[in-house]
Amino acid sequence: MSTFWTEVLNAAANHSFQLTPGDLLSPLDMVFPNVPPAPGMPCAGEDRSIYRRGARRWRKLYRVNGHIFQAKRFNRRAFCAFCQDRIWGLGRQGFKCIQCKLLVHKKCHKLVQKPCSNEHVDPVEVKDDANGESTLGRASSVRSRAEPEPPLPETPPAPAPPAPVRPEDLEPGSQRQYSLEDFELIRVIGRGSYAKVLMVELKRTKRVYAMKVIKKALVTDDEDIDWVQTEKHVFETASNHPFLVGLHSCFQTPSRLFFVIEFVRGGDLMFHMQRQRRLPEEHARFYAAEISLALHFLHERGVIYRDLKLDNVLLDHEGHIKLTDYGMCKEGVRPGDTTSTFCGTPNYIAPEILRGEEYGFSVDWWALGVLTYEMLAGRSPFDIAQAADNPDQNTEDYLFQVILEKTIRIPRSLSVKAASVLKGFLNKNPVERLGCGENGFLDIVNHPFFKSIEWEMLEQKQVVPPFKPRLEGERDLANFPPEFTDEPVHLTPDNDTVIADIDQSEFEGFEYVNPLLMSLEDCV
Ligand code: ISQ
Repeated sequence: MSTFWTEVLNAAANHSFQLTPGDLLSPLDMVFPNVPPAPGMPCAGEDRSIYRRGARRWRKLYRVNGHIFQAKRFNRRAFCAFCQDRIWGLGRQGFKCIQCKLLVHKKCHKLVQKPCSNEHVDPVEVKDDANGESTLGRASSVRSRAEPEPPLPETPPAPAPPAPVRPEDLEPGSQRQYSLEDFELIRVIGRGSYAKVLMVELKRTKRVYAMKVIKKALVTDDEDIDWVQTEKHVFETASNHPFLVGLHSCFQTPSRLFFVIEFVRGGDLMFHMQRQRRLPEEHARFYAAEISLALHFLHERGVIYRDLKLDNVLLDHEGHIKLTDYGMCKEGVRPGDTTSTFCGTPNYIAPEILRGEEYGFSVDWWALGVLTYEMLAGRSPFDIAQAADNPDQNTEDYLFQVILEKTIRIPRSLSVKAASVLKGFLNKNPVERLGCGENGFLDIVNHPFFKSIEWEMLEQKQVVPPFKPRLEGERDLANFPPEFTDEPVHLTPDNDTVIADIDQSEFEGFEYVNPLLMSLEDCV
């Protein structure tokens, strides 16, 4: 196994997280009394080491007139202390002061005159290591939490993505809910700070699926519930694309949420890169092109993926790619819209996010540049491996500085076209980046690096992949890391005290069955 991949990608660069740029208030879950001297710089008194590693719960807080507001969803009737109108609607429509509990509309929070009655109570630090389950070692998506983001500009609504067929649309009697008893748990195949992924068998059909298991106790915060909803929505959309993992069903127990997902047998690109060192250009081109189609499909439906990395690119049994993990996605983004949440996996975070700027789909094309570089060069464009011995250079701050400032050097061994596509995607200015201009995706399609790609054939999976994962049988787990597959597969028994603290109403309506997959099953 290459030292580079184990030491660098596994260590510094592979956990996703979410921070908040310091424009609206202060970063993260601590409230700082000042703004940073420049975007991306720490505030006075801010200890950046807290952002490193581990499962933490970050939340965005807005300070106005002594109040410290947090975005909230309100299930019950609530009225705005500023305009007196009802706070209603989907999502986190209101703000609640975490000190005096004042409730206001998001739109009214900046207008609040009334000072906070409880201003001197120190804001609670909400670091949360409650997980108990370790962070995902090599590819730790320390989950970014869904975020209260500033409202997007008022532009006409995006064309709605095709409505997924829901179980309730089916003929009466054809609906079926699943439960844990329907599945045999076979092996652990992945683990994150918020979820564990199992390979399971649906007993009735003997079909194999991946099952993502999330402890409810970890998602009781409003923001986490939004994240779960986002993941579910994107799953529903993704089920219609060949290069995105699709959803079979969702169900719950008192303690856990379960996503039953299509099982993709070939392992992820991180696993394969760890064994290959670097890929031939032909292979990298194929993966980059299939990933581009998947990203473009999401973008067209108003979704920024925001967590493209080797670990999230799975290979199916033939060698086609499938993106997984939609927990970091941002939904409802219309062309030209921007967002501002600081999130992603450090090694793949685009400079505009680090600069605290508003950003859009451009961040996914940057991440594709990083990933394509890794495939072609066998190392990160922001290689800080040499810096490992110097504690000052072995930090996320240093990595971010390198991403922001360092001129990316393209290995001389790469072709002119490969160098050009990398420079195109890795342009630090999102306006000039490949895929982000007026012609958008067409500029990628027409780039000389992709000249040999027949895009329509590719999208129909009519192009034979350059590499076929070695698989002996349907259930062969040779392409999954033994660090997961050797783990015992059991789920710990429910703890009544933990369950008593869970507001089950938050998870109402989580159940879902994908009618397309279900009818497929009925054919078996
Ligand atoms: C589907 N197949 C294999 C592995 C997976 C990991 C995460 C989510 C879905 C998966």
